[in-house]
Parts: sequence; structure tokens; C-alpha cells
Amino acid sequence: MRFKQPLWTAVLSASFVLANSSPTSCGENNTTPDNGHGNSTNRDRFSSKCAAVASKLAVESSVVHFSEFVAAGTNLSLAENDPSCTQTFIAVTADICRIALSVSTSNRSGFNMEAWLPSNWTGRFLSVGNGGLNGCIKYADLAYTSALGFSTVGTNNGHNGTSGKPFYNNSDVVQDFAYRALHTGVVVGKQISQNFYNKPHDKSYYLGCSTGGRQGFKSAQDFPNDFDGIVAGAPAFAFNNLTSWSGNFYRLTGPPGSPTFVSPPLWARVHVDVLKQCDALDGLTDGVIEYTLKCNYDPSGLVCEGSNSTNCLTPLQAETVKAVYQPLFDDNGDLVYPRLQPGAEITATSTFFNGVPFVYTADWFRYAIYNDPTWDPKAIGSTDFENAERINPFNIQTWKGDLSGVRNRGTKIIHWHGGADYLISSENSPRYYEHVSSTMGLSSAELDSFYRYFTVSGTGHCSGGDGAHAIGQSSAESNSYKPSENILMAMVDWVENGNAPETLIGTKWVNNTRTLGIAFQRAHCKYPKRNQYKGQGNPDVVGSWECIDP
Ligand SMILES: *[C@@H]1O[C@H](CO)[C@@H](O)[C@H](O)[C@H]1NC(C)=O
Ligand SMILES: *[C@@H]1O[C@H](CO)[C@@H](O)[C@H](O)[C@H]1NC(C)=O
Ligand SMILES: *[C@@H]1O[C@H](CO)[C@@H](O)[C@H](O)[C@H]1NC(C)=O
Ligand SMILES: *[C@@H]1O[C@H](CO)[C@@H](O)[C@H](O)[C@H]1NC(C)=O
Ligand SMILES: *[C@@H]1O[C@H](CO)[C@@H](O)[C@H](O)[C@H]1NC(C)=O
Ligand SMILES: *[C@@H]1O[C@H](CO)[C@@H](O)[C@H](O)[C@H]1NC(C)=O
Ligand SMILES: *[C@@H]1O[C@H](CO)[C@@H](O)[C@H](O)[C@H]1NC(C)=O
Ligand SMILES: *[C@@H]1O[C@H](CO)[C@@H](O)[C@H](O)[C@H]1NC(C)=O
Ligand SMILES: *[C@@H]1O[C@H](CO)[C@@H](O)[C@H](O)[C@H]1NC(C)=O
Ligand SMILES: CC(=O)N[C@H]1CO[C@H](CO)[C@@H](O)[C@@H]1O
Ligand SMILES: [Ca+2]
Repeated sequence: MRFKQPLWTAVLSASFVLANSSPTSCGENNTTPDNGHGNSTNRDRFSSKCAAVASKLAVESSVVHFSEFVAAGTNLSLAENDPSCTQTFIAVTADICRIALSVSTSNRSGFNMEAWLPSNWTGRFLSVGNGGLNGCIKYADLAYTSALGFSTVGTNNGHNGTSGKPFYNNSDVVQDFAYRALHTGVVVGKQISQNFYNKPHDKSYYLGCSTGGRQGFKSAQDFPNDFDGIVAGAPAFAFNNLTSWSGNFYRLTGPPGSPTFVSPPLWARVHVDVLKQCDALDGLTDGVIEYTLKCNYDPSGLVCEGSNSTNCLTPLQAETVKAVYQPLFDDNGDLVYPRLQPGAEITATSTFFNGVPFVYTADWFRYAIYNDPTWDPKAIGSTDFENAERINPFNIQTWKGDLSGVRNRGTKIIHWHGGADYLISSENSPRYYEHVSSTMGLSSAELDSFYRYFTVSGTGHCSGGDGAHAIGQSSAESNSYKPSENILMAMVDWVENGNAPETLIGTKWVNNTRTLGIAFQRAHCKYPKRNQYKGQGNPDVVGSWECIDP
């Protein structure tokens, strides 16, 4: 192991070494990537080339653990994966070469990464992202994108598992989490891909959601050369403030049984009332609010004085309900974070309205902000909001409004957010869009050339929900690979053919089951436009809706 200089420096000075560039090392031609499903000669050759690569790769500051051929149709065991990542196997649907390595980033930190290199390589490179405070290689996205022909990499973002504890007493682990693991994994991954296929990639892509969405914007803001196309969903940017906001719900609800606490059945009642007030604003009563920014929900109609039932709210409970739909301000009157959008009442009962302090907030403040495991999340308040904002480790906020790095380079960004997100308010996404617009002095028409934002109505946190939530953001959420219906292939079409997306067509399957067929589809609009039912025609087809100015 070489710790003489951080890999960071090594990468920038390109001093790390990759061996195995000998084109004849496996007795094959250097110009023709292996492929040919059904041709056992080619498959065997790909397989043995894969097995051999581990001993030939030499990446500065890293240890290559193994390389193995994984045949299409394999149910791959992930027994080594941290149990908290809850991924013990993954279905692999294309022939790939799987390479696992660990890379050190300082004398007390590093990350694990994997490269999944398909035999059917399209010449495209891709990095996947992470989620929450983890700590988990996103195997589902490696499988999804490698099967689509991308040479794909993903890291554990600098630590194993979902807990924030590894941040404690080790700011290098925080630094990996904030930006270093992803960026370094991309630099290393591109070299591995080039080395394996004996030629550089043509175009480079990113796919991530939640923390992965924040990582996409971190790349856009600080590492504009990493990607040609960035797909960033439900970004956890304004990260410290988001963490303050998530931790503040406990202050509003109190624990179960307290007079301010609203039980899950009551939230279900509130949800009906929210829909009563806001569902039809888009022209159709269908259980989906297309444009929550227009929904000014007022729970006062549910108040019944002094009672305690599942049908109505006490005045104190009504205050709780009102408060979750208000933006959070600190004691100086500065906006910390926008409100939770109305419509996510039921799903948020398991994240924010459950009467316990939000777990990521506790971990982030204890182990990354204060380095004090005794910090009490129940007592969170304005001072904490301000401290987190000020300390802002390694600029994890990810809130720079100047995207001229990507614009000047020609990199494209598709930003999307589920309109019923119960973990990261979708109303923070247009706030960032407007922030970019005002920082760069660009109108929406001008931003269109490189940056487009879409609210995906009725969609929860990165997936699922009552709306047309399948936009190709993952394998499980893909109706097809057509660019019109698949956000990743839409990005490829934009980058490689200049076809920029005007809408993202989402699909809702019958009973959320792809094999049962399509229940309805909706073409989600590019911000600042919103979706409106035309008033006639089958509302289940996209043509009965139109994107109009709000
Ligand atoms: C398999 O591929 C090799 C090299 O590309 C070719 O020579 C051979 O004919 C192919 N075999 C079959 C059965 O297609
Ligand atoms: C993969 O294997 C696991 C057990 O290791 C099993 O639970 C799961 O059902 C299998 N998946 C498929 C698609 O065969
Ligand atoms: C993380 O897990 C991997 C196995 O997936 C293991 O090789 C590695 O040592 C672990 N890292 C740490 C810091 O525990
Ligand atoms: C390669 O792609 C072709 C056409 O897209 C497909 O039929 C074949 O199954 C793929 N092969 C592998 C090994 O994934
Ligand atoms: C680790 O590196 C830091 C700075 O790079 C240095 O100050 C420290 O002494 C090193 N610790 C060890 C144990 O080598
Ligand atoms: C954290 O670091 C401090 C100072 O270096 C040390 O006193 C303390 O024992 C460390 N705690 C843990 C749990 O590593
Ligand atoms: C409401 O009733 C439940 C049980 O029926 C009780 O646990 C709770 O404390 C009561 N809340 C108020 C505010 O009276
Ligand atoms: C974070 O919150 C502080 C108020 O505590 C505010 O001044 C700052 O603008 C906020 N930053 C972002 C990115 O929302
Ligand atoms: C969908 O689910 C509902 C409730 O679980 C069930 O009654 C219905 O038969 C299912 N529909 C289909 C087409 O499977
Ligand atoms: C398919 C192909 O290009 N095959 C060539 C590989 O290289 C050898 C010699 O280097 C040639 O003889 C093959 O024609
Ligand atoms: Ca509606």
C-alpha cells in the first residue's frame, strides 16, 4: 500500500499506473471488444480475459480483490455486503466482468468499488451513486446499467453500511462521503474501463437519486469534466439544512401520545382532506396532485374542538398539521428549508410523523457536525441549524448556483423529483432551479440548453407512489428503453443525438406490476410548466394532458 500522497493528488497528477495494456495478452485483437452472446468461443475468451484482469490491474493506492466473469442469468450472491445494506443477491441479466477493488484516500480512509464491464459494451461509461448516509454499493443500478451496455462503476462512498458512525472522529470519511469517493471512483473507473476494452469510452454518464442526486449535482458543480450527462433525482442538496428540517419534525409532532402527535389513521384522514382541496386543481380528480406548489392546504375544516378521535383533529393537532406544510425558518427568520409538499401524508407517517427523532439527523449531527455522540436529537433547534450551515463539512451543501463549468463543456443535466416525496421535499428542487437561474442570469429557455428539471407527480422518494412513477430511473422502474419513457436513455439521446427531452413519460402499471400491463401514463412536464387535464379524452393517455404555464 502506498500512502505517500493521497490518491486525490495522485489522480490529479495522473501518476497512478494501470498495467495490462498489452493488446495481445489474451491472444485477441485490440480493436474488437469481445461480444457475441451464444458464441461460446467469444464468451470463453471474454470470461478468461476477465479472470486474468485482476492480476494485471495496478491502480495507485488500491488493492484489486478479484475479477470474475458473471454470466447473464446469474443470481449473484452478495454475501460480503454489509447486512444493513439489505442486499444479499442481485439478478445479473447480461454477461459482465465484475471487478472489485478498494482504494485508499488517506492514511485513515478509503472506499470499496466495483466495475461491471459488459461484454456487449456500447462505448459508454457510467457511474452510479449512493443513498442516505450510506455506505452501500448500489448493485441494482450496476446490474441495470451494465445490462444496457454501459461500463459501470459504483462505490460504497467511503464506508460500509447505512450508519453515520464511521464519520465519528474521522473527517476523511466525511470527505469521501461529501465528494471524494464518487469522483475518485470515476477517475479510476474510466481507467479500468479503458484498460479492459483497450480503448477509452466515448461518452460518460451518471445516474443517481437522493444522496445520489446530490452527488450528481456535486459533480456538476465541482467536477464538470467527469460526465457528459448527469441524471439526478430527488437531490439531497442543501444537505445540512435538509438534515435540520428532517430532524425538526419530531419537535412538531412530539412522541406518540403527546397532545401534538397525529396518529397514522388521522394522517390518512388528512390525506383525504388534502386531496379534496388540491387534487382537482389540475383538472382531474384522480388521487394525484400534479403541481403541489399551487396547493395551499388548510386543515381547519378537520378541527373538532376538544375531541380525540380518528376523524378529526384537536386544535393542537391541527397546529402540527399546519406546521409541516410551512417552510422551516431559523430564529433569525432565514429560510432553512421549504415545506413538505402536501400529498405525502400517508407515506411520511413512517419517516417524519412517527414520533421518533429522524435517524439520519441524529447520526449527521453527532458524528459529522459536532463529533459528539451524546448530542440529543430531541433538542434540535435554531442554533443547530445555524451550526450545521456554518460548519458545512467539505461543502456537502452542494448548493452552488453557478453551473457554467458543465454548460461550457456541453454536459447535460436532467434533474427530476417525485412530487409526493416523503423524505426530501420536492419543493426544494424548483428552489435550486431558480437559484441557478438567478445566479447565472439565465432564463428557463436559456437553461434548457443544458439543464432541465421535471417534477414527476404522485411519486414518492425515488420510486413508487400513486402517480405514473416509472420513468426508467432503475431497472424495477422501467417500462421500456425508449428515450421518451426512460430517463437514462433520454439522456443518451440528448448527449449523443441532440434530442433534448420536453417531457418524461411515466408509467403506472396495474397493481404496480409490470406484467399486468399499463394502468395509465402521463407525460411529466418540464419546469416551470405544469400538467393540466384537457377536460376531455381518456385521462390515462398522455395526449389528454398538456403542459401549461403555472
Ligand atoms: C464465434 O466468433 C468467432 C470469432 O469472432 C468466429 O470465428 C466463429 O465463427 C464464431 N462462431 C460461431 C458459432 O458463431
Ligand atoms: C436468488 O437467490 C436468493 C437466495 O440466495 C433467493 O432468495 C432469490 O429468490 C433468488 N432470486 C432469483 C431471481 O432466483
Ligand atoms: C467493507 O466491506 C467490504 C466487503 O464488502 C470489506 O472488504 C471491507 O473491508 C469493508 N470495509 C470496512 C472499512 O470495514
Ligand atoms: C448482447 O446484445 C444483444 C442485442 O442487444 C442481445 O441479444 C444479447 O443477448 C446480448 N448479449 C449478452 C451477453 O448480454
Ligand atoms: C496521516 O496523514 C496526516 C496528514 O496527511 C498526518 O498528519 C498524520 O501524521 C498521518 N498519520 C499517520 C499515522 O501516519
Ligand atoms: C476521538 O478522538 C479523540 C481525540 O483524538 C480521542 O480522545 C477519542 O478517544 C476518540 N474517540 C473514539 C471513539 O475514537
Ligand atoms: C387520545 O386517545 C388515545 C387513546 O384512545 C390516547 O392514547 C391519547 O393520549 C389521547 N390523546 C389526547 C390528546 O387526549
Ligand atoms: C440554510 O439555512 C440557513 C439558515 O439557518 C440559511 O441562511 C441558508 O441560506 C440555508 N442554505 C440553503 C442552501 O438552503
Ligand atoms: C389488483 O389488486 C387488487 C387488490 O389487491 C385485487 O383485488 C385485483 O384483483 C388485482 N388486479 C389484478 C389485475 O391482478
Ligand atoms: C477479427 C480480426 O480482426 N482478426 C484479426 C486479429 O489479429 C490477427 C493477427 O494479429 C489477424 O490475423 C486477424 O485477422
Ligand atoms: Ca389530480
